[in-house]
Amino acid sequence: MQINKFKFGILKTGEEVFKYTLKNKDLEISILNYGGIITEIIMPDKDGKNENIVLGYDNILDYEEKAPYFGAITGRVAGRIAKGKFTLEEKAYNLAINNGENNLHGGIKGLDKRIWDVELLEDGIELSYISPHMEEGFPGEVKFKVRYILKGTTLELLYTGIPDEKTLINLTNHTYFNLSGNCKESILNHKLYIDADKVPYLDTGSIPTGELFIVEGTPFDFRTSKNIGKDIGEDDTQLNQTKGYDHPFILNKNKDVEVILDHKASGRAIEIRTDREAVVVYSGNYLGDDEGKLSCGVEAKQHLGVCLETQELPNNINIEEFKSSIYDSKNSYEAKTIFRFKTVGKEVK
Ligand code: G6D
Repeated sequence: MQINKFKFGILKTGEEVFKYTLKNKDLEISILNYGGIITEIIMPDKDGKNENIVLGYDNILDYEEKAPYFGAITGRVAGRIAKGKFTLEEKAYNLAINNGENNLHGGIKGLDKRIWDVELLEDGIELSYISPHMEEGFPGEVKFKVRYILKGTTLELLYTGIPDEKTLINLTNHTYFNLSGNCKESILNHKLYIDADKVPYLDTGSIPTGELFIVEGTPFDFRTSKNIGKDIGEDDTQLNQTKGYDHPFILNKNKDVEVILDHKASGRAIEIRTDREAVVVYSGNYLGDDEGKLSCGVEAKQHLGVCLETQELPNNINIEEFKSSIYDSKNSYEAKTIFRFKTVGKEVK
């Protein structure tokens, strides 16, 4: 595998942004030291045509000013924390508020907007960032590391977070996939399979209420692969209030491959394996407001990409029934998600 480093741009702060490209005989993946952003994943279609399958930009200014987390590491805590409030060891915390009355994806300047140190590895890169105590309102200093490992047809994302005191950690990657290649069409004709029986209800602020519903007989049943667009227009309260899918799916954890996204016309597919309890499916419902022109040459529009954000459940610190995301120096955070990229009729080895 080759790893090449390119100058990508300069942030408004004057910090330099570099792009690291991991390339083997079948895949080419580019990652920035800014937010660990995946700017491109280039893979072949069934005719061997190499195209980019993620949404992003070709310049740093658009990432700084317009990106809705395109390709980024999100945290310290992915998803929303209601009103930015939580209590930990009887101490009340107030996080930065950046989405209505809530904290979203780690706050105003979350991990997606930080410059990470980069170390080249034999089969990828390792990004490191030390988040200081009370950054965006989160207690404790946390030493984060995220490894992007390219092995044949798979991209492994390995996350660690070592706090110096009890705190919350729940990371994910917020890449928007579009398997048609270079944004040829929306993701509504992409088929999605998710091995998940239950989904938390969201309130009108997209905060989980704590109550779960069974997907059977609802538009949220992806236990048999179906087009994302098949039921997205149903008159369903949960879909209506988020303009599409924007929900955590609680994985049954009884299969190796728990999520499969595939696109028949191109022959491309992604299989996801994860040690996380859930995957947030976001069908790009709010795209098209002001993201402008993307690196694929197309103006962003609703449902142009789908995010498959493996993580623990959002707002779990405030919901007794949800598994916690509390870690400390003796019980540090570790997470692993593997994306396998396949082309029908040709195992991308
Ligand atoms: C919207 O509700 C969605 C989030 O899930 C998504 O991560 C963000 O847009 C980019 O706020």
